[in-house]
Amino acid sequence: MSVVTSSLSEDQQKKLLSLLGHVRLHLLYKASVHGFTAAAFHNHCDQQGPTVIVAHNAGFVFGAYTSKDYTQSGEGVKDEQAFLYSISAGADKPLRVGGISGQCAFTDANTGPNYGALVFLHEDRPVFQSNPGTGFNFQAAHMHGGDLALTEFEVYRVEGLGDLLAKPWRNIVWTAERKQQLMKSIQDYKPDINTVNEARVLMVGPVGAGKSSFFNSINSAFRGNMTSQAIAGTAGKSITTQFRTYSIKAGKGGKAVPLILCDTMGLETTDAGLDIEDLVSISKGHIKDRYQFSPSMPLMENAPGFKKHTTLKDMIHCVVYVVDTNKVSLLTEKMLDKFTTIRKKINQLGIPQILLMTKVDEACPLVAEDLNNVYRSVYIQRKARELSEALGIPLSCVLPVKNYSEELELDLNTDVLLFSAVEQMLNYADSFFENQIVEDQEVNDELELYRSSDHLRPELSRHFNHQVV
Ligand SMILES: Nc1nc2c(ncn2[C@@H]2O[C@H](COP(=O)(O)OP(=O)(O)OP(=O)(O)O)[C@@H](O)[C@H]2O)c(=O)[nH]1
Ligand SMILES: [Mg+2]
Repeated sequence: MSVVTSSLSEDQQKKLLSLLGHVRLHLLYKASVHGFTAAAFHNHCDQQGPTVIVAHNAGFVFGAYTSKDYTQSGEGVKDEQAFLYSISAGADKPLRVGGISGQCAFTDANTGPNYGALVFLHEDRPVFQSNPGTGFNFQAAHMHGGDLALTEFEVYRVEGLGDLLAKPWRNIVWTAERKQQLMKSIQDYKPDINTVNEARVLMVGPVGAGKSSFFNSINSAFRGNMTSQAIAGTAGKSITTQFRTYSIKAGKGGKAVPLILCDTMGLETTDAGLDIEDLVSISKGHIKDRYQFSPSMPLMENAPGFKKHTTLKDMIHCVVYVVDTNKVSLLTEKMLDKFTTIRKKINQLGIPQILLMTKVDEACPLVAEDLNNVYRSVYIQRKARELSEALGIPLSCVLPVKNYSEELELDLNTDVLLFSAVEQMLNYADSFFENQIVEDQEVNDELELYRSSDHLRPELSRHFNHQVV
């Protein structure tokens, strides 16, 4: 599994949201995955702004909301907005308990969350203590039924929705002329290197992030009608199991667009997903179209699908990481580690990288209503920042997009956003080519320089020093 999933049922989530208003919940910490310890809790939940604790015992879902940060200051924290709550199967309405006037909501220590009346993860164990009357008053039978063992313990960040920035953080011109202009500039693209005719862009990302859908969307936008050449969909495992290199035609039977989109199997945190060695082989151009991924065994040099001799035109010229906007805060440490390992390898190859944030329509209702809001949505901007920080990719390289998923008709705004992303990929591929040219020159110069002292000549790889992100 690539993401940690909530243990709240739909009904429980609805009841909890009814106490919190127009917000979105983002799971930060789940004790059964991260550990029932104070350290694990603080690791995931400190400095996160408003949060809600969701504790599960046999029969009850209950916990605490605070609008304040956990910081391990060791002090009592006053918070007039804090409350305890309980949702039980028997009750239609959730129970809400406000704090006793003048008392602290919680003690901000390095222990598990301590709300006085409810103290969680006591002694790093899956239990809680119940002391009604300290900070909050309730009847134990109504709050948690008296069973002090925790079957699960989660903390969610409570994120306000509904805000739009006065000015977009990036300017997009949403007109038919702009779309035509973008289409033309993509179709007219020519790499600066004579031996290369098209940019090869590789899509990498967790299962179900929207890699195949991105190709389908670009293909549809160029064709002028909906297409679904790459199989997309949802399943526990990666739908894509073959390496595919897709070319794109401008209109049915039209000229090929100088862009090859390479689709891979989804990344998983177990050994089941795309293998990192395979990813490196793909990036160097060794793996042929339709290679069937075998996660248990990367492709060996002597295998039939392995192309031994490759040139610049076979290599990947830009890597695009594809991440579902809805899952940004749910990316596990393991998945982030995987991204770090991949980024290191791709950096070594000197390939520029971009981050595509998909499903912006599902992530923000204001964007679902009108895609023009994509760069004005506070929520999308926050997700872009979070992703940029988590993966160590500059914000300027993060591109929110909406793929076609269930539509039957093309839409101008969707096309403009998709084409803008492609234009950016081609710009990045250009920086890759520019660096090759510089290297060629350097190598030639050095050949002159080292002609008589060949043993001093530096290795070529030392010059793979592109401006990568
Ligand atoms: N609403 C919405 N749905 C999307 C978007 N992009 C993809 N989807 C849906 O998300 C699901 C997964 O998309 P895929 O394109 O198959 O994802 P993938 O990254 O290729 O996944 P694997 O091949 O399984 O690794 C599909 O049901 C798509 O229709 C988007 O931008 N918005
Ligand atoms: Mg796929």
